[in-house]
Amino acid sequence: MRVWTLLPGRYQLHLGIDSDDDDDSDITLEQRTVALQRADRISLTLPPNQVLVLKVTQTEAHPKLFSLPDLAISAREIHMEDNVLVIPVHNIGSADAPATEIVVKDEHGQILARKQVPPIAAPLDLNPKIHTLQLSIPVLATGTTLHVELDAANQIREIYEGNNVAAVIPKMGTR
Ligand SMILES: [Ca+2]
Ligand SMILES: [Ca+2]
Repeated sequence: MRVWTLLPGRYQLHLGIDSDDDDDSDITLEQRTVALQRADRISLTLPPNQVLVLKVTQTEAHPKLFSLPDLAISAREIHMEDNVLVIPVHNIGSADAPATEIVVKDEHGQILARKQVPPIAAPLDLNPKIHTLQLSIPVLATGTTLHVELDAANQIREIYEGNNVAAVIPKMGTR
């Protein structure tokens, strides 16, 4: 069975046999809790020759995924110019992203630089929405891995959180 009109959320499913035709189940066959959103499938095993009642009750509402921002950075786009780390920050979601913070840490977790990221609009006009930040980084040993993290305190709920971090080994400019 596929759901089309349920709002995203957690649902309690209750499948039972209605033995006295009052549209209420009298014998429980199955009961479980599932997270559902539009177009999700529910698999059910139905016994033959029985009147069955499936009750689906929302227990928790989830925000619609399509109306969330999605801030993103990519290690491939981050580069060093002299001692300045240049980081393009994208919003690839479908809601405007509020202001947040970006931090750069060394491999021991020590913060080397931090900067405010301004609000970035959603790319609803299909043009990419990118804000490029420049962060001054102290002189580093060659080969130091930098860990860049966006919205580290996770104050912004996004479509995907896994694209908020990037590890880069910047090539140091010749100075
Ligand atoms: Ca994200
Ligand atoms: Ca987040």
